[in-house]
Amino acid sequence: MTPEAYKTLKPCDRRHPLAAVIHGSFTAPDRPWPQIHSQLRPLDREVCIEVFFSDLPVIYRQHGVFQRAFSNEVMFCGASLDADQALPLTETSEKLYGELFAMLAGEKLPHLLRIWNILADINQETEGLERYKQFCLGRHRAFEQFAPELADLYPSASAVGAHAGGLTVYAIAAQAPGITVENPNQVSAYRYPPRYGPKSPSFSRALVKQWEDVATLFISGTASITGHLSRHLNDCSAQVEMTMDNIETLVKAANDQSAYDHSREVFTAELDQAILKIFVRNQEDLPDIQAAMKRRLGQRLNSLILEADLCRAELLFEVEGAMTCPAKERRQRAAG
Ligand code: 3EB
Repeated sequence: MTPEAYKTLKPCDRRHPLAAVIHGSFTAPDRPWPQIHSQLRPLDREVCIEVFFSDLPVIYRQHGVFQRAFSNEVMFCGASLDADQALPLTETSEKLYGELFAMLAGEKLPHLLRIWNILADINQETEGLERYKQFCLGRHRAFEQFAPELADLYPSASAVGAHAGGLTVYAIAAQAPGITVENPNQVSAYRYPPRYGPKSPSFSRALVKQWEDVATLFISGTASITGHLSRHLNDCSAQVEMTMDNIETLVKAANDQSAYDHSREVFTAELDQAILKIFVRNQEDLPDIQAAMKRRLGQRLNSLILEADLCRAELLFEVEGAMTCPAKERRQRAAG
């Protein structure tokens, strides 16, 4: 079986792999680059390997628990703690993020752009607190201690639940920071009221990174939430609709943030260029969700569907994404 390679960080010649993230059960052959097992199962194929490429040469070097890959413009790093190592979760999350920040501080590529978090049993309550809330607490403490300047400039992120493993964190960092984007229809996650946990989730809704040649829009895990409330409980098709509304709103918000370029309409709201990763809580909802996505996006969809638990027990569906816009096109549009 040849697993399907799925996505790249940005269009490039694919000569220099940064890392592979393996979804589904697959024993990967030894490779010099980081290989991260997501512990998530694809629902639309057997195995999928998400590959991040660089268009510059890459070197690979381990640092503590982190597997790392660097080019001159981008770093990938990732660590996987198994179930035993990941306990207790609040302290482990704080420690792992602390190690991440300590490592970044010593590098020429210290700015976190995008971070993925996968934790087992995300909705399970242990020691009186849901595990997602424990994770948020530990992550918050690490941000506060090691990166207080990021208090409202968090990286784009996703946090989803697996049925196995412990805590897996992988990230992309760069030499210069990206520009954070919030959704005007949602309360910023880092300002969620305390009912969602003792400390709010530390992430931005999206982030724009301008590379030399292209810009990438990283879209965080996005769900059927407006304000700070989950909407359309028990209606997965309606959750799809609202989630895709939120994604379109984010793309527009990114385009309106002219700070990174004096042009508008940078990223297309058509989503035909987007690479979407879809998280589905219940496999039995898959037909309804696929039908709703098809109604919404037609056949243009470039996506991977993974089975995952989501950070609020009532959420059935979540989407994250990345899209790229070539600099030349941006300039032409700005001129026109
Ligand atoms: C939400 O909007 C859905 O804790 O890092 C989405 C993306 C969510 C990232 C995180 C959580 C996170 O609140 C949950």
